[in-house]
Amino acid sequence: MFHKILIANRGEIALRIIRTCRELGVKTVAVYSEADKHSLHVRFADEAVCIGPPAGKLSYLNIPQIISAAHLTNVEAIHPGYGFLAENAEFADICTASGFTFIGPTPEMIQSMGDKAHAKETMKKAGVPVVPGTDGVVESLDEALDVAKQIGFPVIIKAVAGGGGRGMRVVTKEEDLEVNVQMAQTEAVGAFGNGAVYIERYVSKPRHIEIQVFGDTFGTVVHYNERECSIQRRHQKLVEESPSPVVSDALRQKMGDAAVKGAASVGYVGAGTIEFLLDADSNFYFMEMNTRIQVEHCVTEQVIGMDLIKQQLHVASGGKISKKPRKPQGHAIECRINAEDTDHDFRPSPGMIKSFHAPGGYGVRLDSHAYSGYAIPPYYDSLIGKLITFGADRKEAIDRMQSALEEFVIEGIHTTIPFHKALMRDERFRAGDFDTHFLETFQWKK
Ligand code: MV4
Repeated sequence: MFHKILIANRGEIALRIIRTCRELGVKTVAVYSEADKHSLHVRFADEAVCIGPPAGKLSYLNIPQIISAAHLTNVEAIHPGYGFLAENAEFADICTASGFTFIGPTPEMIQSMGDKAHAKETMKKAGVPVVPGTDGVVESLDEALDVAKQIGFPVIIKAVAGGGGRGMRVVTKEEDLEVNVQMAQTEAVGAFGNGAVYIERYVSKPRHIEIQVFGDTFGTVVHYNERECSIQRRHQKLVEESPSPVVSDALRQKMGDAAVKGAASVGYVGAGTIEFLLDADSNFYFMEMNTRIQVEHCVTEQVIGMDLIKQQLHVASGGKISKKPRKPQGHAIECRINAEDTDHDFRPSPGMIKSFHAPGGYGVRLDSHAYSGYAIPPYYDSLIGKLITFGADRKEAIDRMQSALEEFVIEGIHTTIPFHKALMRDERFRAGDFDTHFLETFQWKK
């Protein structure tokens, strides 16, 4: 195991990593921007280095500053968390070249899964189900038209460099295809500096189901079941749970086997997530692979009884993972608590937290860096915590969530707590009757 690592992140995930390191006796180095001087990750790490001004580009995305801090403090490894540099292949490469272990997959793996058309081809070759469409990138408008007519409308155009819902267009009829391909290409050049797009059949009311995978450096790849992430708004997840209310034991085995096959075919090392679309007939299709630990990893931890950050550190320091399957025990659900004003289109609501009371009790977990008197800076994303409850079954987890949300007090800023309270009461949500479009029509204010 490492003696000392640097955490190239902030907020709840930096704190999450520090907690596991403490338990393992691994010393930690926090890096922070001038806006985060009073953050808990700075207070709870063994050492802290200021790496620049508030703007992300000048601090948490500033590779030379982070590498300098790593040299200065003499760490062995760097944990990127999620977001910021977590899926930046160049950063992973520079870490390694500078003599630090990057706690994550290789730069090549990050690069290869970052190209969404290439990732899809790789998975298809490995025998993972994919949505029918173009073989790789659209080379000409004639090809686009041929393929679209063959698979049938509606189709979806996706940017190769996109992901997470960015750079997508749905086309419902043949006449609209040409102009939309051109617009998608132009947009992709502007947004990603790469105009390549691919086309696939549009799956109309999918659920977003993802499989947690883990690989070690000895060639073992395992999965830790699925997470249901269909409760999203504009591609931002708000609620996640494990297991999914619609995944049977047989389907779990099929999706898990497919995910392991895909990850093993590329020799995947570390924590990864394979995202699938699940249609109404229980067909599933590969969407994307995330090469990082995800925000919602906690629901998996609760139902398999395992610390996934610990597992990341174990694998990165050359440890082996057990091949024994981890069947889900009970049910866990996570509500993302964001500093957002749900009455005004979920706009960010930074500022001073005047009072903060955390819920607790049996089956309740709160991962948060917030506290009474903490000022949420306006420069970063609005996640201030994750409330996770677990119970013997889905109903118990939801009832417990409702109770914990009632107990949760955050004053001084707007949060997503009122939204979650309404959702936990909703009959369709409770019945598990939803897809990725659910929040487009969810009415919760009288
Ligand atoms: C799709 C799709 C329907 N058909 N692909 C959105 C995020 C990105 N990872 C892929 N996404 C989608 N791809 C086909 N062929 C619908 C979506 C989609 C979606 C997926 C997951 C969660 C929420 C979503 C919201 C809108 C669209």
